[in-house]
Amino acid sequence: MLNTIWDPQHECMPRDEIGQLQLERLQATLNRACKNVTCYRTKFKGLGIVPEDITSLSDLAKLPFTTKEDLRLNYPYGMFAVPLREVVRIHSSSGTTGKPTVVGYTKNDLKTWSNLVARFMTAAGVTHDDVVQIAFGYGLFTGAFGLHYGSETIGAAVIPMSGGNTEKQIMIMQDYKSTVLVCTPSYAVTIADRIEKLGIDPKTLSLKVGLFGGEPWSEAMRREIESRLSISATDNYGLSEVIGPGVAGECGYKCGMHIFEDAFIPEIIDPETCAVLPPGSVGELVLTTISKEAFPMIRYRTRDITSLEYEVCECGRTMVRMKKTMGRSDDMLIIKGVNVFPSQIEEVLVAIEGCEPHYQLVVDRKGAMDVLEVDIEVTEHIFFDEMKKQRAFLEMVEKKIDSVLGVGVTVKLVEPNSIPRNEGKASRVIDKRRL
Ligand code: DLL
Repeated sequence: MLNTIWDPQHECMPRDEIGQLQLERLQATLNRACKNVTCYRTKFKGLGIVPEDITSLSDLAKLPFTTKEDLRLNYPYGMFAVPLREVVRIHSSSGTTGKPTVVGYTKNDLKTWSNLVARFMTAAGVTHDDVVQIAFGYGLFTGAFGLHYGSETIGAAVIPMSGGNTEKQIMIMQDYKSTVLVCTPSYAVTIADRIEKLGIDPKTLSLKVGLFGGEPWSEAMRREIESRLSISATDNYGLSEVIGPGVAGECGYKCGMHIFEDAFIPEIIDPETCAVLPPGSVGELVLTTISKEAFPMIRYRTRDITSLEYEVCECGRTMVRMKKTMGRSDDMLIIKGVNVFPSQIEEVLVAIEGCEPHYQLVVDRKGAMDVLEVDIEVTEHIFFDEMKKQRAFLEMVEKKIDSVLGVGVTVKLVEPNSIPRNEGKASRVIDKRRL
């Protein structure tokens, strides 16, 4: 076994026992949700379903989905299943358009959340001996507080740095001897860029593990971060509507993120037909919470595209593993009939020497034709004072993308730091056809 396991009783539970536990917890959740949340009660009634009808896990498919639209319609507190006096924390999603979605936690929920985060941090190799530098923004975003409480639960020392101020991050990292870095993968690249620019040898730092999440990132980007920061870079996944970070995380084998199934039931559906797909299929992840009090979510459509692997992992955990997400179904672009995920373009870019993964895809329509432009932030490696050299570089990148994806694109260099980041999350797609 590579690392210790935070909660072996649950994380290594035989699969039939997981199923039994899930069913019991699901039934309790459905009862509470229907009793206390008008939205669920109305939807169930509309379909002629009562919680007692759910007698096996496969009955889950009979239940209605919950979407972001439901949360918007019930803004701010309409989806809460407990009175506000029992809520001790409020967070919000990081959406950039419209009203954010509001989520609440009871005291017990905070305990559950801290434990789930402690699990994936332990799985990634964090122990009470570590010094954890949290470079997520503290605030309504769940990232910083989630990892903060998880670290404290483990007994590690937390440095609540918050996001931004990259040079100070590096100074603190050097002086306080941080061993764990917590941030988005794109911010990890920004830190690596600056470390290089400052002429610091990453091996002189004490960093050993990176816990990166909050946005999709490719295996190629992992390799790049690992070599440039001289760490083991691990992925963890979550979303505010469901709890925040702590839904799933990688163990040392890095072969998918273990979903903590004693707290969540995952399903994969076809995003078009909404049919539940068999194990192993690629589709949209749907999550049901089964241990939350304040904000139960029943069949929440995450829009994230992934697949599930039920084989027991070498680490000993029996909990199902979700593959790195390919991106969100709403980020998938159909360019001249070809489905393109930003992560596929990222794989190509990272493989090109000197091409940093600070990029954005801009889609537009010229006449009846879709056109895709790939904007890449200029770095020292790809700064050319000669136009001819720049043109040759751009053509080479265009050719590579075309040969891998089969779509013609235009590549453009843009100013450093000009691609907007929200909560440290890079914004990968602008679809002008939808604007
Ligand atoms: O991003 C929670 C989080 C914070 C997870 C820190 C991990 C670390 P939201 O702001 O609500 O919550 O955004 C959730 O971000 O539906 C995915 O599309 C994306 N996302 C989160 N983690 C990953 C990941 C937090 N590891 C949305 N890989 C989700 C790919 C991710 N996408």
